[in-house]
Amino acid sequence: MIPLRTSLLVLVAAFLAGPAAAQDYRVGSLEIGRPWARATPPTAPTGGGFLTVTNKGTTPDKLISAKSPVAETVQIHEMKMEGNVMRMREQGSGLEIPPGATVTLAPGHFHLMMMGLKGPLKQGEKVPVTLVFEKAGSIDVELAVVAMGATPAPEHK
Ligand SMILES: [Cu+2]
Repeated sequence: MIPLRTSLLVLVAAFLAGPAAAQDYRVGSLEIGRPWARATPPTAPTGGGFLTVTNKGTTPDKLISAKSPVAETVQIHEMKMEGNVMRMREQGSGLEIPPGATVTLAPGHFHLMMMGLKGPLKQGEKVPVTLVFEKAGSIDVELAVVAMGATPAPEHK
């Protein structure tokens, strides 16, 4: 019965730690911070997802894919100026997270693109997304949906 008791203790510990760390996640040596998304108009086919990934380890890792029950597919996109046109490009080989670095997915830069939304993203909702990293494996996070056009307040350290 020892293994069962141990796992119950772990569950209790995770529950107690829950509210304070509601927006931060850890998988392997990666920390996922402040996942969020913007509310979308009723018929919008796509929505953006944003977060930070900090690599506390000593080897590079890569965000290789993502998925969510709210969308048919989730792609990893980069926005770039080509001439004077802003274009989005899928990161085919994934998004590298160098050791010691924080990679920010934010409007106008890297982002998760939820394609084929099954319904609008509504302010105040939490959107579940599974992130898959090459080495650290996969982790489920929740994007906090903020108002259309809004950006969450910067984090105070
Ligand atoms: Cu995009």
